[in-house]
Amino acid sequence: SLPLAPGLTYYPDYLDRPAQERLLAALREITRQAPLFTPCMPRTGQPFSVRMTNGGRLGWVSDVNGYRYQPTHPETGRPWPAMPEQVLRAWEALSDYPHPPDACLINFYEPAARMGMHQDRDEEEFDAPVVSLSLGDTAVFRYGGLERRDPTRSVRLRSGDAIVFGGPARLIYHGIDRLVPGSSDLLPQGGRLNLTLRKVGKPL
Ligand code: MD3
Ligand code: FE
Repeated sequence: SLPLAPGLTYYPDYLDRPAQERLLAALREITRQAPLFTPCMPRTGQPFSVRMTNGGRLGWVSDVNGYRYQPTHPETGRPWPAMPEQVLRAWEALSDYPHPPDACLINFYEPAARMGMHQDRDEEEFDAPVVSLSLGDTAVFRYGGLERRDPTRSVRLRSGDAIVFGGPARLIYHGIDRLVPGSSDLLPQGGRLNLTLRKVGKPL
């Protein structure tokens, strides 16, 4: 693993190819029960270019009414499917946090999708890190500091990589500038899946 900044640790090739294929199979089962939806910006209704779904007790959603975590899918109304075992094992190995995550947000990027710079602050528990797992095409990930104007650096997130944001890195600005087309053959049609594991509420 490589420390990139205080609280920010990068684990290149955390999942080997067979583990990536097993995780992809689990995600296909989740998207069968909880289809990818297109979130939109609060107030404006501008659609995101990334589609999403979730596993776990809670899932992150965004619509004209705002950003929030909720226990059900915004279109089917059903509870989110359970998180894959593999992602719970990754959380136990990487988070250094003594409670399981509440939410596994699954982002799907078509080859032209991107994600603007933002902070993740819809959780109550900032003492827990966010653990990210990447599958499919390489993404150019950009991160900065606690203020939007702070200088930024980029790191390429490849299929199988994990990255953990905790402590002083938990509230940094970050985003995805672009994918690198044709960089992985894991997804037959190209594109990228990113999983982020989160503790949403304060532990009881
Ligand atoms: C830094 N996802 O879902 S993962 C997101 O690749 C998100 O889909 C990106 O940003 C993606 O909110 C980046 C890396 C990541 C995830 C969560 C973070 C970095 C983070 C939370 C706090 C700080
Ligand atoms: Fe984020």
